[in-house]
Amino acid sequence: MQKFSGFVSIIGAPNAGKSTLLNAVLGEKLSIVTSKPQTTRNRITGIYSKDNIQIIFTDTPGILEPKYMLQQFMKKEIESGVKDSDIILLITDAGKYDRAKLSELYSAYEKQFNDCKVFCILNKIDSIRKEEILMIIGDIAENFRFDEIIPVSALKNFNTDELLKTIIKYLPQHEFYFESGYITSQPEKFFVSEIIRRNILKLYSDEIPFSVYVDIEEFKEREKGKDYISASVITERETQKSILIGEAGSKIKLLGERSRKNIEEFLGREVFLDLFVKVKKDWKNDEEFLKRNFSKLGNAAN
Ligand SMILES: Nc1nc2c(ncn2[C@@H]2O[C@H](COP(=O)(O)OP(=O)(O)OP(=O)(O)O)[C@@H](O)[C@H]2O)c(=O)[nH]1
Ligand SMILES: [Mg+2]
Repeated sequence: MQKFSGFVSIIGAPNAGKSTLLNAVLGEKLSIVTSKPQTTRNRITGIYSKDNIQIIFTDTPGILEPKYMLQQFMKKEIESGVKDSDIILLITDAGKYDRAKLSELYSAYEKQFNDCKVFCILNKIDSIRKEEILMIIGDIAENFRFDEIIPVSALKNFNTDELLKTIIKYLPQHEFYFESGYITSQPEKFFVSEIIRRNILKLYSDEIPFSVYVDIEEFKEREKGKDYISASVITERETQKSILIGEAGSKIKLLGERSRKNIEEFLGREVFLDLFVKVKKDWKNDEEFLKRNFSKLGNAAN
């Protein structure tokens, strides 16, 4: 049977629902979703394989003007996602539709679109009325030259089948890039660090989740006994370190317990998780640190 396979990147403003969409089409909670903007930091690969079709999706961080070096690295993640794509999904939040902002996003990446197809995905349509949806679609059709405009609700999984069908229509004929059993090309280690980061996003408020970097220092598979994982939660200041640890270590203990459980669910085996909190002043602007760590935990193809 002829095979069809290609690369699809999901880009858009922070909080538009990019990661929710990736998880919805894969049917797996691969990418972290929170109500906070700038949740995704690295690009995340999710592979959809069915019958003679394989789609390699890339979720990316939200597009914004970088204010510090970490955000410059995040921006690069978007660019490498867009590069070599067959199809780009530019996601926009229907509840916050603004033609000028969409135009800004489009222009920011237009040069890199090359000859790939670009779809406008109008997400969160569950949050507005039908007439409004139609009005927005009309406005987009009139003012932009997208190859397709597809309204969806990633959260409610509405019309995502239609999105998949449309993607498949445009897929080039090509052998599969990955074996069908693979859901991602990224190392387990990356997802282990993301699970810890997701729990930090859930357990701590304000700026704490955005001041941490989770570094997996050791990941030893042991034939006898549980796998051993040691992770550092790196933060910017001593005060943040105390908040992370909590009174008599109560908060870090909870973080460790929850993360261990989630890691075990993800890996399908028992692990021993050691967590340490460390301070590394201004790591978000430390080029050496970011270079070292982004390539270590990011896409395997890096
Ligand atoms: N009502 C509604 N909410 C949605 C929908 N899709 C996503 N959300 C919510 O929007 C918020 C952001 O979702 P994410 O998937 O994390 O957004 P993102 O674009 O990946 O965000 P960043 O990674 O920060 O750029 C979460 O609270 C989601 O539950 C949708 O279709 N409808
Ligand atoms: Mg995201």
